[in-house]
Amino acid sequence: MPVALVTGVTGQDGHHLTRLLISKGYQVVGVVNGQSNHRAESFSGLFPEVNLVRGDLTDFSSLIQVVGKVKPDEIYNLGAVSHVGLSFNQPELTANVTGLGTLRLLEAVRKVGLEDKVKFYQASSSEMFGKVRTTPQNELTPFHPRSPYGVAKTFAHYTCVNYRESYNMHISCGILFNHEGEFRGHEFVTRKITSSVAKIKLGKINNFSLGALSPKRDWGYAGDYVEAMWRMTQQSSPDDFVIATGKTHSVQDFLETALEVAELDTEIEKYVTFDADMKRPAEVDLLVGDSSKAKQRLDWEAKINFKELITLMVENDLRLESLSK
Ligand code: NAP
Ligand code: G4F
Repeated sequence: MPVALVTGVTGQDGHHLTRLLISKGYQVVGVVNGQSNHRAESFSGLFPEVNLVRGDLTDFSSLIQVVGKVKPDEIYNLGAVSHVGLSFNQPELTANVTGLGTLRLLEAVRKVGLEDKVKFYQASSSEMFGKVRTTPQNELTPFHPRSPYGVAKTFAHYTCVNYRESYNMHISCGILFNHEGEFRGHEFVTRKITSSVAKIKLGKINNFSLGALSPKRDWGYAGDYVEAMWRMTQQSSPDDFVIATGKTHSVQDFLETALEVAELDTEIEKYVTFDADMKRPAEVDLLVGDSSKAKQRLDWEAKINFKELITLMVENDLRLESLSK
């Protein structure tokens, strides 16, 4: 039975990837951080067969212990401070976890002598493209990150490329564009919208606030995207791949579609106020990915489209909100 070690297992992608790996016959070991982690408890409720081990991407000794004990066949490095807005307030923490954390994990693999055996997946991000130079963005588009998070991910990405070239390690980076779903954190704009729309529909709130409505993102479904992660680690030689739908929509489009799905008036002024605190010091205005390399080499493409994604999320939040007070 192959063994997969997953950092960030309690996050959105950790949930989807765990489900996928279990269905493929893996033994999944998840790394959880913190002294008392409530997300770890709810994760264990959903996936009792997963072994959770304590570790932190900022703590090299913990990573050596975990990797040395588990001796995984594959590592999926999903752990990160992943919120772009937060990264402006906590840039040093973001650099430490999201950037240096990747370096530490790779060094831990080398330290315990598994560099020739382990297949490593790195969660790179379309945020690295930032102030985009070309549209759509592909694997050859230059990086120009616009946030401490984007800078940290770019450091981690190039560290992976360097370790692949220097030590011949099997490391693949998935440059994933925004992906969402029922496990998405409420701090991200899509989930904030779908949960607020569900509350409005059920009469729990009258309105909510958002920041900029004009930025455009290439939004896909997380369940589709973890399949691409797994396919990358199965390749005979490692490489980097853009994973995206190829379609872009504004935050306003997302909001209007969510209101429409919930059969509410799509006049957004009725429900949404502007929150200046959500404005970022530097914004990423437009992202849209070209994943033709993934289509050709991994036979991967997104299955769930924009409207289907929003329908799935709104229906999920209507169900959850109707169960809670
Ligand atoms: P997420 O839901 O925010 O999950 C992040 C995970 O990282 C959580 O399990 C968190 O655990 C863990 N973590 C935070 N600090 C840590 C530390 N010091 N040591 C170990 N683990 C730590 O993120 P996601 O949406 O699943 O994304 C997964 C990965 O893909 C992230 O690296 C993200 O940056 C990247 N990515 C995401 C997208 C997207 O659209 N979702 C796109 C491109 C790239 P606790 O919460 O328990 O602390
Ligand atoms: O949902 P967001 O916070 O996602 P963002 O910044 O695109 O980052 C996500 O995708 C990246 C891939 O490109 C990942 F690497 C990263 O880890 C994360 O998963 O914001 C999307 C857009 C931004 O332009 C933001 O300014 O929505 C705008 N926005 C408007 N109002 C808001 C809000 N964002 C948030 N979080 N909350 C708001 O109220």
